[in-house]
Amino acid sequence: MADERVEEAALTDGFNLVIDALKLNDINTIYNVPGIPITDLGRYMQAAGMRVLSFRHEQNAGYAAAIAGFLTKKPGICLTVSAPGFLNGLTALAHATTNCFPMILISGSSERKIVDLQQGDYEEMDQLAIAKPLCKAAYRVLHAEDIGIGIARAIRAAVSGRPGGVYLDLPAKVFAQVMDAEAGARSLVKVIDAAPRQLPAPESVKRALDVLKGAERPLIILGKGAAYAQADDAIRAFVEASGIPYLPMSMAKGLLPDTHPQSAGAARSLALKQSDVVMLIGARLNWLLSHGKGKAWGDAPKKFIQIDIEPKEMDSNVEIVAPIVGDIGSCVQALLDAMGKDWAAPPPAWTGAIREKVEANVARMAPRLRNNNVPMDYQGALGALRTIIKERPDAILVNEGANTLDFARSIIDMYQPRKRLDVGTWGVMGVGMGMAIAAAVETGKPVLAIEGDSAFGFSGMEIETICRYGLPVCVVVFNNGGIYQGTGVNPSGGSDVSTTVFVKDARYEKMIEAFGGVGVYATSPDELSQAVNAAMDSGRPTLVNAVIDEAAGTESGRIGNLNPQRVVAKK
Ligand code: OXT
Ligand code: ADP
Ligand code: MG
Repeated sequence: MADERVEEAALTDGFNLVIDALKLNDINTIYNVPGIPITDLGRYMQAAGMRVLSFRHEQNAGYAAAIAGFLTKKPGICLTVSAPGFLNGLTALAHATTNCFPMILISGSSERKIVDLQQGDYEEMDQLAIAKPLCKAAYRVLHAEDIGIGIARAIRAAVSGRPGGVYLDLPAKVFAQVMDAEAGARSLVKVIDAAPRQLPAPESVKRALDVLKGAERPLIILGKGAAYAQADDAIRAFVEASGIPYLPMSMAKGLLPDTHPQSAGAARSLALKQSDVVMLIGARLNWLLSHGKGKAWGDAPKKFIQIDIEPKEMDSNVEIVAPIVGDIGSCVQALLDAMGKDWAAPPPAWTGAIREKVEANVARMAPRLRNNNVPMDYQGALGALRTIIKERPDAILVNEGANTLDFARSIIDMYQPRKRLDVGTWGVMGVGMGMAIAAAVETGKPVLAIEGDSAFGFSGMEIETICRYGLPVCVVVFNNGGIYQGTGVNPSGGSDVSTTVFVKDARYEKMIEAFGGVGVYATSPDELSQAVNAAMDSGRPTLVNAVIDEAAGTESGRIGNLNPQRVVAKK
């Protein structure tokens, strides 16, 4: 009897090899939606001690994996079923690639020979072909002995150079393939130095410092690449040693505290218009920076210096007179080393003008943040939350919406790096709940998610996921009754409501009560403050329905200028 028993220890299979390959590379958290053909894989991962979070929609699992990559510099893993599940994950994969977040979308897929002959398999789709244009790299594994290499390639592709999204296609049959356990173990690859330092050429460092030395009105712009680099001390030391005013892009806020004397955040327009030399550190001159030209930058000629790991980013929009190609940590350290001790600070006329504008803008905004209006406006509500973040700098702020996003960006100061997570380069609505879950899971810190009511609607069902795992997430829904405002009217006079309004006085807080969380209906900044502090103290999943004046805010927030203007009114 014994010799008929297959020696279990002598064999392994595709399920085990995927798990062993991920664990060998210190990847132990999976963001997934179960289903054919990956349900058992998720169970076996959990049984092997991995943390496997199951979501209600793959898009949210993907946003969680993407921001996990941003926070940890290890690829976040999103695991989905084939075809529809894969497609749901694809938006997040493209978002990760656009934002330079390292993430791997692993999807089960159908039987190759049936797919390739288009014979109508279950969830038939040529997923690899569809994924390729939307991500940094894409691979498919057909044999169990290739799983080790496949996962190693996906990891290295995700984190090396400019980070991004990678697709790994695993046809159902691979999971059940059996092979010799010894050979299986040997087929696994522990990735060595997945994201190697990329040192800048010394001449590029010298060229940049020479340009900077000649500046009358220099400006440093810190982008989310600088936050991702986790070179916080070197970046702060460089900014302070240079004495140059800096402008943090949204997810770079907190690299230096927003209250820092060199912060030009509250003097953005002046800083862009009047600077004569601009040093970009992990920031692209894309739409968020008006492509480095036009009205936002004023008429004075400017010289741009750019630090980026991606050489092709240079000259993307305007001429870069001093490109420094390399990883930000190595580049900033090289600049510090080459600056020497006698670096001359910028002219006080410049730093003084920035400081003066900052103080004027801050002073102008201050009284508006102390109002206790009912219904609340954005300033009163965010004034209360600004105080909470100041008192709890460890908390992670997740933010999406239009007005809810824009007002929070300028009103809530951040004090530590990688604590503000938002819609990013693509301005994507629906990232909030996935980001909140991953932020709580990856950092263990309390999370405050400030959500427009429309933005919340994209992923609100994940409130159940947050309750299921008992995560310390407090969701504040800015309920102004619609997209941008709640005052829209159907111009036809017909019975349908306007295209941009929601149910009046929606009771979002009752949603979380359905899953055992804490729901609060807040009509004033004081009530809002009380509810959020209680949530942060208790760590209990909480949803605060913050009633905002439906007439507050503007269409598309601060980017209304991007809306096409109609010329010919329909008769
Ligand atoms: O210097 P000046 O004087 O100019 O002043 C600036 C700063 O100096 C000053 N400032 C300060 N003053 C005082 N104190 C402090 N601390 C301070 N800090 C700054 O304030 C001003 C402004 O500063 P800021 O913000 O730094 O500068 P500015 O000029 O705004 O920066 C330009 C940008 C472009 C960098 C910035 O505006 C930006 O980052 N914008 C991002 C915009 C964005 O991505 N928005 C989201 C997308 S909008 C739209 O697409 C929406 N949709 C469509 C949709 C999407 N996106 N996705 C999907 C999948 N489907 C559909 C939808 C459906 S938004 C949306 C939902 C909206 O409804 P919600 O209900 O969710 O939200 P509500 O609007 O609340 O209803
Ligand atoms: P923001 O939206 O904050 O301005 P972007 O997403 O536009 O930031 O730009 C981030 C840039 O940072 C990308 O061009 C990317 O190549 C770069 N980057 C990301 N990580 C690093 C790194 N470790 N070293 C150098 N550049 C990096
Ligand atoms: Mg709204």
